[in-house]
Amino acid sequence: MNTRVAVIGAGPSGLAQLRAFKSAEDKGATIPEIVCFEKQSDWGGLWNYTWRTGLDEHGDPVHGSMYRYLWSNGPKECLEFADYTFEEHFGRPIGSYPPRAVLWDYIKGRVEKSGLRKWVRFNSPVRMVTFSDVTKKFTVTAHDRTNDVTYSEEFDNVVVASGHFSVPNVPYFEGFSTFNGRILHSHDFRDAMEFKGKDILIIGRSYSAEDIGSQCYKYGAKSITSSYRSKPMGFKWPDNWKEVPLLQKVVGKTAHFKDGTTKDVDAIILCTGYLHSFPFLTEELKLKTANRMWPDGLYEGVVWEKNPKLSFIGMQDQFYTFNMFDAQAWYARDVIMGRIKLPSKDKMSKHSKAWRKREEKLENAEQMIWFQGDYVKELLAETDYPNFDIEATNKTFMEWEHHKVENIMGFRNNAYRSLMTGNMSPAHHTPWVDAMDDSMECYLGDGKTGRREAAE
Ligand code: FAD
Ligand code: NA7
Repeated sequence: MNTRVAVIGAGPSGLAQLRAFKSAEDKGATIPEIVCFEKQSDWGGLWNYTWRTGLDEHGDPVHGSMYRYLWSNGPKECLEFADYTFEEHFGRPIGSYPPRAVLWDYIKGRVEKSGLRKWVRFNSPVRMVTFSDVTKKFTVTAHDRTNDVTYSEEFDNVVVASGHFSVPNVPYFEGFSTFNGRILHSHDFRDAMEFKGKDILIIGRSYSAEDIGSQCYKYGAKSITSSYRSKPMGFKWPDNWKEVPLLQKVVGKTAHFKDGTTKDVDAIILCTGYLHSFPFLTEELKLKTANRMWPDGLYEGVVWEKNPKLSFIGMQDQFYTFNMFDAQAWYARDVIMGRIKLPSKDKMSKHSKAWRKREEKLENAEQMIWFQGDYVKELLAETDYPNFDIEATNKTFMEWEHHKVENIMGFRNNAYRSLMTGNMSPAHHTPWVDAMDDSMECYLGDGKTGRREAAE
């Protein structure tokens, strides 16, 4: 029987895996049978926006953590697919920080063009994956939600691409149970308009804290207080945004901070990150890690060292995203197809430990970007994924960081050169802080067309 590969998840990582196999097939290779299981009714992962929070229509936890009015938090030039450029998809260069809908369209464009939908079983959450030491095969148990049937099939390889920004990390602070307002995690944040005219408290100092705070500012929150555990974000915030040390307790509506200051707030948004969660994997297959640049146990950041028939895509903390997932997926493909011969377990472990040692010394975002760039470069050297200029990508990330320091509410007004086509992207027609309409129609148009309700 033909080799069978199960891909779990049809987000950017899972779709990269499908595209990797298709690319080999297009070049004449005989590829395994691919079955991609996707819990949601459409593909695109987090980029497939849902208004739902809590449980989905079937009673499973909602996967989506994205919110309305989300725009790319980094330059699109740093995530561009090397085999499918923005220009190819949109027919011309577009701005550098597209809203979610535009990026979703781009992600979908590549796999639609490749005709890959037939490989995906939608509404099909994977419930369990086991491995038999006797048959050397995996048994994947999935729930066909459309027909409400649970079934199992055997596979030779499994690729886990189920994401890791979906299961919220929710700490407790004294007084939460009697707080006279709303407490939510960023996973459940959907529409900043809810907080118009409100005093909001944000816990955390990373991307969600920065961006959700900025959204709330943009859409008219009265004040933003962001509370950090380790160190402030340190950007030049607007006058109604204060950074304070960690929350100690809440009494009624009053938040008390470590420096003795207090603030009355209407809502608390926990931007406290996510947990890697794989309830469908047995203990010996389960990746256990914090959100970091080099999770333990993955050779080349991809192959499960304890059982190399299992791979994980996109499990690192991310500066590089889509094109890193591609580089990983091409690598996983070549391991599965026997094009890459893995070294002994001992050698794999030593190699991973050397990366981890280097990762532990990283002190700031700049070093992390160069680290991740070097990692992507190492992967690119192993496969036929189109090579791209990592150094230039890193430098674009540096410019982005610099633009954020210069003007945190204005960094998205900048434009960068495509590292794939060499063409300069145009500046967007409207400054981000004034661009209330995030529809694709408005973004790609002249700024005068599109949905207006957000601005009203
Ligand atoms: P996901 O996008 O999470 O996709 C995983 C897929 O697996 C989902 O479709 C899910 O339904 C499916 N799945 C999960 N469990 C199962 C199961 N048991 N069975 C079957 N299917 C399952 N990156 C950027 O590059 N730019 C940004 O601006 C940006 N903004 C972000 C904003 C937010 C709020 C968040 C949370 C992340 C953001 N990211 C951004 C990072 C994001 O992680 C990546 O862009 C990308 O979505 C990761 O792709 P993925 O396929 O690994 O995971
Ligand atoms: P991250 O980047 O994992 O950051 C989590 C943040 O949560 C980080 O600032 C942590 O503080 C903070 N945190 C975690 N636990 C606590 C407690 N108990 N108290 C206070 N603060 C806490 O997650 P994000 O959601 O910001 O970003 C995830 C992705 O979404 C990212 O890739 C973006 O593209 C969008 P610390 O820094 O350790 O002090």
